Amino acid sequence: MRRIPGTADLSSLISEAGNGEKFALAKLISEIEREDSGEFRKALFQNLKDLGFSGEDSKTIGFTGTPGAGKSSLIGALSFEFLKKSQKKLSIVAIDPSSNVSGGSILGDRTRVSLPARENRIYFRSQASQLELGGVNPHTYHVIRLLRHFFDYVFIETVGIGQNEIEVSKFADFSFLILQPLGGDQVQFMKSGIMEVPDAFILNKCDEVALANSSYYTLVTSLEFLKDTLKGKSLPKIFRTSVVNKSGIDELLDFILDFNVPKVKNNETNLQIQKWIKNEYGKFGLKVFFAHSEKFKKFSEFEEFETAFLDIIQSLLKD
Ligand SMILES: Nc1nc2c(ncn2[C@@H]2O[C@H](COP(=O)(O)OP(=O)(O)OP(=O)(O)O)[C@@H](O)[C@H]2O)c(=O)[nH]1
Ligand SMILES: [Mg+2]
Repeated sequence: MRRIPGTADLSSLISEAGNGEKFALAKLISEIEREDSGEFRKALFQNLKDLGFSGEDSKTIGFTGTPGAGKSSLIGALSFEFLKKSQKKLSIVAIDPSSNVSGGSILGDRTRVSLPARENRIYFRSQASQLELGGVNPHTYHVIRLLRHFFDYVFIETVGIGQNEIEVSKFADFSFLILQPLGGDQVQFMKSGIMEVPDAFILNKCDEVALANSSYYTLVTSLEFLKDTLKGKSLPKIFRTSVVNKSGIDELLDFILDFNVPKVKNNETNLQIQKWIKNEYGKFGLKVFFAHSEKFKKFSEFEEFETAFLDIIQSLLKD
């Protein structure tokens, strides 16, 4: 039988993870990713609170884009600059499509940047997706929530455009859509993503100058058409980068480091609890949830919602 870490173990794992020790972090994440991790998760987040770790000031940044757009290379280049420029801590979660679990190969071939393995300010984790195209898996939310307690920034890489992009933007405080020159990405985006515009675009591979320029203007024009659907919001920014030439990376990183999370985005716990209820109890569950919504108002942590909801279900079953 497997042993769930006891309270003492848990506290020491948490403080080791707090120092960026990779084994402890990996252990905590593996426990969360187990099928029956409910009890462990409850104890873990309670312990984190008791030990004074709070995820509140951490920022989660999503990087989504079609396969091969250069997401990993770009995140690699950004991380490298991050370590030089900032004293803060960064973790990266790459969500791999199930068909292609690459064992965490974050860096593209030609653009490989080596991150110092002993550096405790950076942590990389790859997570299998349950969807064809890198959508998030049921544990992603909790894994990110955990990492937020230890790291100032959490970067998430997902493959996709349209629906998948929307999934990750629910966790992210800010989400980028990465496009490559004339990849047909823009057209796809126009088809599938009209309703949900990312917070900003990154046009990568701008070392392919002619193609990149024409793509840039296509994108600008496409966005002009979207103006009406943005309901008064300003048009999303477009960053132009090249990992090969190292151009635009600094500017992008400065933007990320200066970015302040708008408070309105902090509704994600509620969204996640609804998603969990729908998965476990279907429409009936959601009906129960909304019928008792007053009771849930005072909660902010996922586990508080979860416990209260299960109590209600228990009492319904007794009647
Ligand atoms: N010319 C050029 N090639 C790049 C650039 N950035 C990445 N690449 C190349 O594009 C290819 C894909 O890069 P990745 O970083 O693996 O792209 P990705 O979006 O993470 O790919 P998946 O995770 O497989 O979807 C690799 O061969 C990279 O070397 C760039 O700025 N310019
Ligand atoms: Mg990648």
